[in-house]
Amino acid sequence: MKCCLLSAATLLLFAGALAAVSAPATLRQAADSDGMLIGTAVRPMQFSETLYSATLAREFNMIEPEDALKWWVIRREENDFDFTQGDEVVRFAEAHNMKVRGHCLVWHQYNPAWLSPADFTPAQLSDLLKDHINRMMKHYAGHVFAWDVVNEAFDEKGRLRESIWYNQPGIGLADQGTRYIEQAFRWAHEADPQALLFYNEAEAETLNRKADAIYEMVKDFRRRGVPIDGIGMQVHIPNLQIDSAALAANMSRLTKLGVQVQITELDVAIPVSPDKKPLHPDDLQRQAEVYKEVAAACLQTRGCTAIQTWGFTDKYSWVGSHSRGTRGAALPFGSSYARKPAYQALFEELASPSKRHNYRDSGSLPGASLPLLRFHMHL
Ligand code: 9MR
Repeated sequence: MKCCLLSAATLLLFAGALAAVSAPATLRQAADSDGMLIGTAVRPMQFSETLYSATLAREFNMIEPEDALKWWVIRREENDFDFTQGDEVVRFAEAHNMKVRGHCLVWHQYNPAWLSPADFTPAQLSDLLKDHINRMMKHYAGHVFAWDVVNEAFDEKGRLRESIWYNQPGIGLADQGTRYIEQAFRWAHEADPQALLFYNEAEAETLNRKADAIYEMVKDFRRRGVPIDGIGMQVHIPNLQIDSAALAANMSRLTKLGVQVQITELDVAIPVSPDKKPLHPDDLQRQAEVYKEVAAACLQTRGCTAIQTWGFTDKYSWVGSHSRGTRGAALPFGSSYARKPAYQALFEELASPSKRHNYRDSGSLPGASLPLLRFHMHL
């Protein structure tokens, strides 16, 4: 009898040890177990900070340079490409077996001072943009698996924004609607046919006029074979509110067109007082719920393939300076890298198999086999 009791206890111990080995303990492990991408924006200047790098490598399987691939960083001078920071991000990712998203090739904002509309003709701008896309994508071919080709081209009414690339003076396709976006996607596909090509947008994640304009553009591009693989939904939430039913409905209608969706810049800002009073526990709890709802919407949508936060520690987040210190603490880790309730909420969603769609099956989405198969080839 004694021997049997002992062996039952040994068995229990063994089962416990097995469970401990297989149960995920980080966001990355939870996401990896099902082929999901969990990413974050990074600032390569911080890689030398041990806690920054250790947290990054432990928790994420994908990174995206927050600024390092933007025109104002890469092309401070017209004829020079400074790939230093972008290359550092790729090296970090490859050393830690992570994927890299590229951001971004065409944007109306934050361009270098020399790129002034008054100094170029449409023909010159067209050559310049084609060459930029080509050089960027060829430099990173095989290292960057997906690019935000065009960022934030629509305004809140769903109209195309005035911009140097569209109509000021534009690349020769002014006032022809989304033709300039289409051109950028065609150049991008030529430059690196293996890369997944995304249109990335802010404040168009739920159902509104901007989201409708994007939906119509994707429908048109898919019908005419314009090479678009996905929509990046930024999901910067300023007020602790998300209409998650509308978010899920928007994701679902886009994926039904045969493109994938990725959440690309998730953060959830909390009101902060200028005298730096501790954050209110109710706000932290509400923030966690919002993270959970956004993650759940993605995880339940076949074809939503990534959840990426815009930075991961409150120590380095654009929200504070952008809101002049009135909002902040928007990320899953605090300024000292402690996990916040938002981390726990994300982790629980990612680790909960019952809530997921089957990613590995998403290649069978109607009309979606090509882009999603390409996605799987990259995994
Ligand atoms: O977080 C980024 C900040 O560090 C930069 O100063 C700014 C301008 O390049 O861009 C911020 O990132 C933006 C992203 O590129 C596009 N979507 C909105 C993001 C927050 O403003």
